Order: sequence, then structure tokens, then C-alpha cells
Amino acid sequence: MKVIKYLLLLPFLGASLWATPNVLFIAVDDLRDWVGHLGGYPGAKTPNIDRLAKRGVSFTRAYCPAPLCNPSRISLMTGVAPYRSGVYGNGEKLRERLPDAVTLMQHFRASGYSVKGAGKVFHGTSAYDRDSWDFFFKQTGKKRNSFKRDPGLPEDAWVRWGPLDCGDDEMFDAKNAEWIISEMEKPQEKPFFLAYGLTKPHLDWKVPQKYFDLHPIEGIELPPVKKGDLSDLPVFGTKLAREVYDPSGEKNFAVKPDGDHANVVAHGQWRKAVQAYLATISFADAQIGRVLDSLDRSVHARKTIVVLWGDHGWHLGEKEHWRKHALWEVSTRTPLMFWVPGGAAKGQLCQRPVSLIDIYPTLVELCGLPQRYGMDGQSLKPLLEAPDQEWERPAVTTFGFRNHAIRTERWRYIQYSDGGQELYDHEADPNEWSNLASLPRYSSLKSQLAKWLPVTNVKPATKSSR
Ligand SMILES: [Ca+2]
Repeated sequence: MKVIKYLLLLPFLGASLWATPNVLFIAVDDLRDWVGHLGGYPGAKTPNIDRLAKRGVSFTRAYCPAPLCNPSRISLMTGVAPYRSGVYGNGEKLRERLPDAVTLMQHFRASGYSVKGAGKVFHGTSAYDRDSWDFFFKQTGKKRNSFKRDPGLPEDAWVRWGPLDCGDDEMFDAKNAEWIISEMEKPQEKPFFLAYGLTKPHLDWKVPQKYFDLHPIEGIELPPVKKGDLSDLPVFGTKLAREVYDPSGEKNFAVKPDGDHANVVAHGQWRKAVQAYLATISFADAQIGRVLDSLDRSVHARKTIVVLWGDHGWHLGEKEHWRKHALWEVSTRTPLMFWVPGGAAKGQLCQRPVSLIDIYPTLVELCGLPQRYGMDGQSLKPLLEAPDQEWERPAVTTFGFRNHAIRTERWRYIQYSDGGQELYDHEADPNEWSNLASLPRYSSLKSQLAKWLPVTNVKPATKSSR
């Protein structure tokens, strides 16, 4: 009898759970595919991100709208792609380029949610966009820097990494985690949208020593590289590999002689940098773990959707390149996972190419908010229910005016504004070492892929017009 009563209650229980799910929105800065379950680096240690992936669906081919913080995040949070907003670099401000945009957070607020955040969600001053937040937590007090640079290294050595002799509690991301946890422990009158933005593993790769100890230097492997890899690149591709290009003109092609890679290698820092990036990822993962634990302990656990995303990838020497700022796989691929309690697919990997710009319409649909029209992304809800289903649309990444990459499940096709092209076959060449674009036998494939190139390309703002 008891069982029958319980079964009769089930549909109502389900309805009440899903009438108003909460959202925990976790943004991770500069996180490439070096997380355990994505296998980008065999020794990556991210048990907490991996356990989140096991609960829901993780996208193995998730790509950024732009390989740089500001344009990636603004397009994710507005649903407007860089080629339609003209936000291409780190210099443009959200409300100067998109005064009327309804951000993801704004839409949740207008739909009756309590919307709060901490840390790096938007980039730079757009972080405090008044329309987006009911409350945004700002840390006060000075940052402590207990890092000692190796005195044996010359001034011009590029070394923004090394262990700190402090505890987690002195770190910016840990303090924000603490605040997020305190919010999670509160009873909530309204459904909530809570955003936790980590500033790591963005440079500097300086985290407490214990995270370096997780990745002993003698076990560090260098990323796979091919001698002469740049020889088949078009001119613009070579510039991207060697120089730091910010399309908003803030750091337009700032040059180090022969690029960052030559500098890192010359000063014996390659292995140390790989270790430091892994350590910084493990630090970020530990903070994410604290937040996930607090959600599990809270009364909100079974009615909170969790989405975790990185804003783009990061090179550590592949294509003799460091940082992001490029249209290759390593710069554009990043983790993206959803946990929808009670969702159909659990512990599954989805291989379809998707974009971070799809997050906005996905959350709108999952939470039953009023639909938004004119978004450049599309809801991933069908893939969260059946990750293997067909998915026609490729992911599009834009870097600056009229430079685009199209990524299907098998191919990456890049077209630069000066006409330069690259084409890679990921079935045969996962490292993108052989540019096939000049081979005549691929011309019809290139035309098919080129159909996905954006038709609209909004001109960038000049520095004086900002
Ligand atoms: Ca970033």
C-alpha cells in the first residue's frame, strides 16, 4: 500500500522538482582539455570535475565562440556571436557594443530567479554589469604574493609560474568558493542562479606547493610537437603562432623575438610550465570540489542544474605557440558539462561538436524560461537526453574580423580574412600537423564547410570609437 501511494505521488514530485530548478553556473578560466575524463594530458588530476561529468553529460568537442576571455564570455552570456556583436578582443565593453542585450543572468532575473555571482564570470569591468546581478560578491583586502622568482633567471625570461608558500584560504578563488558555499547553505525563497567564476588556471600559475607536489617534475611529459609544424601555415597562421594578437587592438601583435615558445625553451622552463599548469588546474578542481560538496550537503542538491565550462583552451608549445589567441584545436576546445538531476543521460560523453554559445538557450529550455529569439546558439537539451543523436551543426569559432574556424566531428576548416586557409582531418591527424587546404582533392569539402561561415561580419570598433 505504501509503495502504491509513493508511486502515485511520483508525477507530482517530478513536477515540483522541475517547475523551478536552480542553476549552479561554474566558469573556469583558460581550462583546456587537461581534465581526467577528457584525456588531454594523461597525468591531469581533476577528480571533482570528473565526478561531475560522471553524473551527467560531458561534451568532448565543445568549442569557444572566440579564443579569448572577453569575446568568448560576452557571446556565451548574451547569445550573440562575435561576428554579430563586433566584440572580438579583450578591449570592448559589453554595454558599449551591446547596450540592449539581455544577458543570461538578466533573463533569469526577469523570470523570477535570485541571481548572484562571485569571481570571474564576465571579463574585466563588464563583470559588474548592473542589469545582470541581484548581488555580486566583491572581495576586499590586498592580495598576498608569496612567490619568489628563481634569481638565476634573467629579466627577459617569461616565467609566470611557481609554487606559493600559503594555504588555499589565502587564494582568491578559494575565498569566492567560501562565499558560494555560504549562499548554498542558506534557505532560498526564490529559485536561484548562482555563478562561481574561477580565475584559475589562467596565468599566473602560482598556487600552493601541495598542488605542485601532485605533479612531480620528473613525471612531466611535454605536449606532442612536430618539427617544422609551421611550414605549411598561411602567413596569418604563422603570425598567430608566434605573436600575441588581440583583435581589439589592446596588444595587437605584441612580439617577443621568435615568440613565447623560444623564450620558454631557452630558459629551460617548458617542463616547469607544464607542471605549473597541471598544478593550477588541480587547485581549481579542488575549489570546485568544495562547492560541489556543499551543494550535495544542501537541501538544493536534487533540484539544481550544474553547468561547468572553460572559456577556451591553452597552448603549451603545440605549434610553437603559447596562450590562446588562435583558431586551432588546442586554443578552441574546452570542457563543457551539464548535470541535470533526474536527467536521462548519466555519465555519458557526447562527441558532437557544440559551442559555449549553446549554453544560454540550453539553460533557458532546461529551466522552462520564456524562449529567447535570435540567439546564435541552439539548445543542447536533445543531446543531454540522447548524446548519440545526429547533430548537423558544426561549432564556429571567430578570432578577429572575418577570421573563422568551422569544426565538424571530423574536420577543422580555418579561413582568415586575408584568404589564408587551413584544413585538418582529425581522424588521421588529431594534432593538426598537416594542413590539407592546398590539396585540390579537398576543394569540394572546403566549399561544403565554407557554407557554415558567418554571412554577417560586424566591423570591429576602432580604439577611438570605444
Ligand atoms: Ca580566459
